[in-house]
Amino acid sequence: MYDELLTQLSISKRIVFFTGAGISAESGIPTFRGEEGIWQKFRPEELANFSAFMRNPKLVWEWYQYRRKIVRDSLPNPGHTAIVDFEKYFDVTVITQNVDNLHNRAGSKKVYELHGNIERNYCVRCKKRFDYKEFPDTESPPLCDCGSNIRPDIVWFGEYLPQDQFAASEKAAEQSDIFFVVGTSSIVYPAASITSIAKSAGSFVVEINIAETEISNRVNLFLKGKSGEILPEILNQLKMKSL
Ligand code: BV8
Ligand code: ZN
Repeated sequence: MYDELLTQLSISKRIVFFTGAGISAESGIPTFRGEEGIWQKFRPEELANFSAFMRNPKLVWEWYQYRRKIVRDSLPNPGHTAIVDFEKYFDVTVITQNVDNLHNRAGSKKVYELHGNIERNYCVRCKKRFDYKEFPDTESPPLCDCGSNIRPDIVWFGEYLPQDQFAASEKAAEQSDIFFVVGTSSIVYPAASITSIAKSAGSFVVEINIAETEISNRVNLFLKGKSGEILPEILNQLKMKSL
């Protein structure tokens, strides 16, 4: 079933998994777009940007507390764990747009987080960092001892991505032999530009998604289906082949 991919894998060393909300869908974390996406209920402009937070810190803080609870009650799924298992055979880098920390919890060794991490927070003024466990269930946003608001360490719309993570991701994409794009609609920039960097550097680009996206006609291989099923299946076939 995956003959072409297995052939590519047999001559590859460096693999990148570029992931979006779709890889966490089977862990019970809602995606952003699509019929059951959270953007259906909430408008990102109202919540996922700095001015919305400064206008109404309580509303935005509550929204992230609600999402943190969903994340805390979730577990990595077979898609996340298959990516960890790939580390036994390849040099693996994970570049994620997700803020749910599930790749780290699954045990991936090299994870670049382009949009931050919902378990981390920092003070808007003095940048002091706080772990979410320091204020597990406060409704209103806690204040830093310098008196300013504490915000989630998440990249909001109109904000720059962490330069070190982005630069390292570009390099990993350029050097990859195979570049998996897993569970993302590929419409948020500059994160989505990482795939074109891999493609123009000559990587074999494989998209795994339950539906076609706007990049599906530009990748080398489109595998339609759930990442929590396809990734373990590829690994099984790889193990069978190398036995
Ligand atoms: C920036 C908030 C430079 C945090 C997110 C106007 C002003 C400023 C910037 C812009 C502008 N207009 C456009 C931009 C650029 C903007 C952007 O790209 N907008 C898009 C919407 C057009 N980007 C930015 O603002 C970025 N910053 O450009 O700074 C700058 C600075 C100043 C001024 C100008 C420019 C910052 C990006 C924001 C990142 N933060 N969210 C939060 O609350 O999480 S983005 C949000 O979307 C998430 O963080 C997520 O990471 C990201 C991508 O979404 P996906 O992961 O792809 O999820 P989605 O639901 O879309 O898709 C899921 C996919 O999975 C689907 O394809 C589905 O079919 C599939 N799927 C589902 N189940 C499965 C599955 N696949 C496999 N298996 C399954 N089981
Ligand atoms: Zn402070």
